[in-house]
Amino acid sequence: MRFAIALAVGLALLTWGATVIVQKTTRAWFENDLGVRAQLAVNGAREALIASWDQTGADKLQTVLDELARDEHIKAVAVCSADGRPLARTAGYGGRHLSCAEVGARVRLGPEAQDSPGAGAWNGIERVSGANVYVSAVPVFDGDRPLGFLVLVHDLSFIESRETKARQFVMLAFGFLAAAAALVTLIASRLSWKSWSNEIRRLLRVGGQDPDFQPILRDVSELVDRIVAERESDNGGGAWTAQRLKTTLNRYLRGEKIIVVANREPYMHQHRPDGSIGVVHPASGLVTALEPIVRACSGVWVAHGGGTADRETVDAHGRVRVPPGEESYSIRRVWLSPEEEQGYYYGFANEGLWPLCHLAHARPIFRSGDYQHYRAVNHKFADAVLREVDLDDPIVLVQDYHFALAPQLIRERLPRATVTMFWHIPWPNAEHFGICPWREELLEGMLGASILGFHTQAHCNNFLDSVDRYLEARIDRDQNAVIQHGRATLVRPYPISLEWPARWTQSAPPVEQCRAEVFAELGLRSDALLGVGVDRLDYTKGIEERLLAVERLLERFPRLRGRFVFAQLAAPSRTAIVRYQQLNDVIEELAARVNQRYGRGSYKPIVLLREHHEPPNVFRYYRAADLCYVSSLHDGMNLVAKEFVAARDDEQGVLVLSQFTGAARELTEALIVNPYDLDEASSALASAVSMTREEQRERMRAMRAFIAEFNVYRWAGRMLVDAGRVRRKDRLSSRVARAAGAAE
Ligand code: ADQ
Repeated sequence: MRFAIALAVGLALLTWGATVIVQKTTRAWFENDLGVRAQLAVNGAREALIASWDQTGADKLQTVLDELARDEHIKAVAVCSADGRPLARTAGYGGRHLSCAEVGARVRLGPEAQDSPGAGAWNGIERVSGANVYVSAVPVFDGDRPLGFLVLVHDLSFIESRETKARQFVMLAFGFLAAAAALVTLIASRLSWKSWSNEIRRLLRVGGQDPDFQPILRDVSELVDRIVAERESDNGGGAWTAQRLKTTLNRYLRGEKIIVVANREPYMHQHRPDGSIGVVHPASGLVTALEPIVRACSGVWVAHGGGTADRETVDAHGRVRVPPGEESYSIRRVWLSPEEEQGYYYGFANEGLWPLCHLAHARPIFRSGDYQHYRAVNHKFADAVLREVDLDDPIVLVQDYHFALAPQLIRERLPRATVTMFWHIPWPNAEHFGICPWREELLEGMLGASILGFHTQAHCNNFLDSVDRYLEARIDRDQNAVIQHGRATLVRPYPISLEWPARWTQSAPPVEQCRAEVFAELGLRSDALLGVGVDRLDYTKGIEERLLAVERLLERFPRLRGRFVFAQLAAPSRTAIVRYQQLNDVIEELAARVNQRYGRGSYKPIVLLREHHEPPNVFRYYRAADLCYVSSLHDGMNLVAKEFVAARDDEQGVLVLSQFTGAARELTEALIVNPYDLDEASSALASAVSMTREEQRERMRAMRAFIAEFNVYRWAGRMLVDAGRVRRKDRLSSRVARAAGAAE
């Protein structure tokens, strides 16, 4: 529009300029023409004029003048003597500036006036009786003798009417040309805009497939991603906190509620022996990490209702508001029959997938009956999600190996949903994964997610290799993405962490008090050296290897006998599975053997506390200890290691950490060991108990600084920012596709 106005104004100015030039030129031509005509008239009448000039009586001269005035364009004529006296004139001659004296002053009658025709003449415009007239005064000579001059008054009106016509014609012609040019330009620009915008639409539409356009799209999106990521991670954004996570979610996800799907619920209602109902925090790394996020963002947590009093504490829709006393979000409980729980949870998830994904020498067991239950329960949870959504594009965070099929089931029913899936355990290499009879279906199910997260890049690579080997899908290694059925799943590492500052550290008693209490409870002497282990009782956690390392320590370092005590807090876990029952027995036997070998009187080097402990008690042990030994044989991350560091605000205590945990890649100031190598592990334990306070402080300070920055709000923030970006891209592409559809 602006261009069209500028074009019109420009063309109007051009027309006006052209008209002025044409008018001036034609006027000059006309005037020149009149001067020439006057000269010709005088030349033609010269003989008659000379003959009648000196005649007494002006009749003859008058007749000559009348004859000259017969020309339709000559209004009046007069003859003046060389000294400026009027000799004769036709009717209508007059006017202040046309007296012989005034005109005579401008005419030259000297010899130079004879040099060329019209040399002494004067031509000009005068105003007579309100109208412009053109006056030509031409000298008349008789040989060399100047007689006087003839004054011809030309009518200018015909010139002016011709000028007007010429001007109108020029304006019309230029106006027409200008309009035509503007029209042509507009049509041309419209046509080129339409074809350009069509081309852009086409490129956006086929951009995903067009190899020519892809690099540009990728560069642009990478640039945007980098800018956003830099903005999110720079110091300007400050530390990641619950508040910052909330703000980020508002910005990227417009504050929409999130729906978490996880097997384990964050709060379980249990009947107490006295008949009352109590609330229990389950021992689960997933719950530890995710609960602060849902508290910060509100929303719904869809989980299996496994507590003995769970059914009594929900409303008619299976919902209960939590945390108790704060009530900032809802748990939506899904009920499972004993057969479903057996097949889906104990069977396929924990006897099949868990050992499949952990390199801990346990043989995976795959039963087709279990898998049928697994499939059915995934459907059940997807149905529950559908009942919780109030948008056709909700944000759903699917958690862990219990729900590999759920992302696709949700996507089938809510194609526009933003589904992220986080896999909390390792992903094995492709060959190893290939032993699963339903490998293709599991991979397809997971690829229903827009974003698939693992703790480490190595797990991402293993997953991409598995897809590469078992599915028909394109792997974009640059982008870490799988493209299938025209849709992309980003496969990214998001190392999980803890809320910071840790809630349970802030509410814990001072370190000295914790130490005094725990020492008293365990009956330890005041110079005892205390090591702790905190785990679910699971064979992947390397509890056997840990106790063997303690035995080796006492074997190699006799000075520690009677002084070193290792307290193992072990929450019973998956007790319906034979392998877990065996583990319980093995650990009991092992502890008994070591205690018998090195115990004396009331001194027992290993204390087994095989029960579930609520977080305040777990943190009390962390704060009381000299060291914490995490000896997992294979672990996605391991939050116990991070919890120990978070608990030590006194900057004391040593972390001994298995190299096979995800945490070992981050907490590099820990004493990193191979838990299978008992000499190495026992040496590390010995170093830990003899480490100076200064070295402990340096190591602990560095690890605390790391977790403070890379906390769980950052983990969730990065994943949800990526989800928000995918969501924006999806919304934009569907808008462009709709617009392109409408344009066709
Ligand atoms: P988990 O295998 O459950 O988690 P982990 O990360 O160590 O392992 O978390 C265990 C949690 O349970 C901790 O919060 C701990 O305090 C608690 N806990 C352990 N023993 C307990 C006891 N006796 N009583 C009470 N609480 C106890 C999975 C993966 C990990 C990954 C997490 C998070 O196996 O690799 O770090 O998910 O993604």
